Amino acid sequence: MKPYNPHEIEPRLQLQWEEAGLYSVDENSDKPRKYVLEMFPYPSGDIHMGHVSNYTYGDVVARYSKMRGFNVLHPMGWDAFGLPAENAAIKHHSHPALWTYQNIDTQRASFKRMGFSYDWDRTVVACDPEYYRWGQWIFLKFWERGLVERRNSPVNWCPSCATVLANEQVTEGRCWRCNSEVEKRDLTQWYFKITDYAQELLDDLDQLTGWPERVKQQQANWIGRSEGANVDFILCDMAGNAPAEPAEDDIITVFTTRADTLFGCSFFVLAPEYKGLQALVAGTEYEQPVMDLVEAAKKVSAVERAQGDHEKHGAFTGRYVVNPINGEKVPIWVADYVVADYGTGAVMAVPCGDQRDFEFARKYNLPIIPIILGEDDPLFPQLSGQQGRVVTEVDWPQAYAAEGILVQSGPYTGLVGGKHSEGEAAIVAALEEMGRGKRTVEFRLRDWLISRQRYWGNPIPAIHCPQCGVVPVPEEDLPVRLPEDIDLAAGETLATHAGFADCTCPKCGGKARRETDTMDTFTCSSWYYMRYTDPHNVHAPFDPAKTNAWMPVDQYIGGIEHAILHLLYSR
Ligand code: ANZ
Ligand code: ZN
Repeated sequence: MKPYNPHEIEPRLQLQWEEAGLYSVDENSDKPRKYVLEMFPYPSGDIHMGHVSNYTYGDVVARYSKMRGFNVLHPMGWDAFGLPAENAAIKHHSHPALWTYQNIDTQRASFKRMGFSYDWDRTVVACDPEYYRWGQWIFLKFWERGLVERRNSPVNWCPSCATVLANEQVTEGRCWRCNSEVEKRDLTQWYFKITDYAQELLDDLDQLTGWPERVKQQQANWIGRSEGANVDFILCDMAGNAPAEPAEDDIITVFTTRADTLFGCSFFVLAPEYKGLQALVAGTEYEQPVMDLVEAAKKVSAVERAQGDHEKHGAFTGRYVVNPINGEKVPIWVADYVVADYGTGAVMAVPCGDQRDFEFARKYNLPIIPIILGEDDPLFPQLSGQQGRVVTEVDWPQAYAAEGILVQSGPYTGLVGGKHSEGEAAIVAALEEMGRGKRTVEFRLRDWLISRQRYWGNPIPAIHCPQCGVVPVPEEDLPVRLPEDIDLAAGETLATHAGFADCTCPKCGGKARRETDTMDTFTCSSWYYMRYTDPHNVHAPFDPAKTNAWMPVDQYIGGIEHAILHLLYSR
């Protein structure tokens, strides 16, 4: 018997496959189509065993489908923009493009040696101007339709990567890429308004029949739909007196899913970034401790705050608000477990029903008033039917978050309390009646921050004109090319590059400055799977007829870490 000699057999057959065009797609075939896709790799060096396993799964599915009589699209490309290329270039006094294309060659050669059945004719490389011009074009279309926004807000800043990050790129307060602690900074940045689609993204999860349950679950949690109400509290003046006729400025609104617990509100909490916080404490003895807390809170990420399991820190503002349901005055605190960009950035604290408020109350000695009880609670016989307040402190080990019976809650006493409960409905109705409350829905999903202060990415096609403001680059001027002559090792950036930023305004023809931020690399990977269906199109990112003939992808293979990054952005 002849021994199997891979060094002889494999290159010979691979060459034959290539010459026969065995894996290039015949678009005119009338066989049923199947689109088998693996997440395209980042060209960080040669492939490793993780790639080998991932791409072998894909190859097995593709070959099996082909043998079963399908016309199979099985493409490969590179997610080629990103920070590692830039860092490598700085380290080796080289250029990111050089490093990237070398790695692509290495990886391509390895894929070929593996004998993967790719249609190499359809390769997409994200840093190729023929690809990234369409990313810019998509940006302009989004902009035309009001889906791009530029705004100033507190954002996640990675000091080590020297760039901002999207919320999805911060894990437990750390940068997804380099693991450094992320800080909050106030910066003007570009956003894609993904929140316009929050409800649709949630509803359509049902249509993703082939998707793993846990990916859908993670997306649903990340989108985080909450039904509740906005409730208006009335701000007291410096002396602690409530205004007789509150003006608009005297109202602080909270978002709550538990209006049924209003009678248990014993304090009020603002996020450290709450607009108007400074004004509340200006010139008082509380100003310094409050501002110290604001400073320290910059180190606690939104994700950590939302999870609420870090040690909580707070400071009293010296101010009070009035609870609209019972006229009670409660103190306003500022605390780092409240996030600025959820709801209104202000919280009615109910320590008996909310674990975070409970821990905070314990730490700072604030009252924990039982207003909702299980019928088996030792306090129940005493408090059941009790409208007024007789017990103002409990010895519980933790908050009571479950459904229960309202006690010490005025006319609502005896109603069932909890999320979506009759007690909640009754209190929201009463607040609406008084003009102090309104039903509302909140989402946890935030707009996608897509600008990055880095060179090796897709330039944002915008121009800043002193006369006309921020102006889109005209379509016919695309692509905005990255300048090749840049010395990253010497600290040069797009913003300091001599020629890049200088331009003329497309509107008035005056001297203007080009935008020097680039796009998050996740913008490149959000549509590459459609480009594969029409990779050489020079008139459009793709022809919808061709794309629709292949889409949706039948089998997609890649890591679970993309469940709420890439897989959400792509949708
Ligand atoms: C009073 C209350 C009582 C609450 C209770 C809960 C339990 P989800 O379900 O995630 O939407 N909250 C509102 N805005 C916040 C912010 N910016 N930062 C931190 N927490 C905030 O959570 C809604 C609840 O989270 C709201 O309902 C509010 O606390 C808190 F027994 O109001 B609740
Ligand atoms: Zn202009």
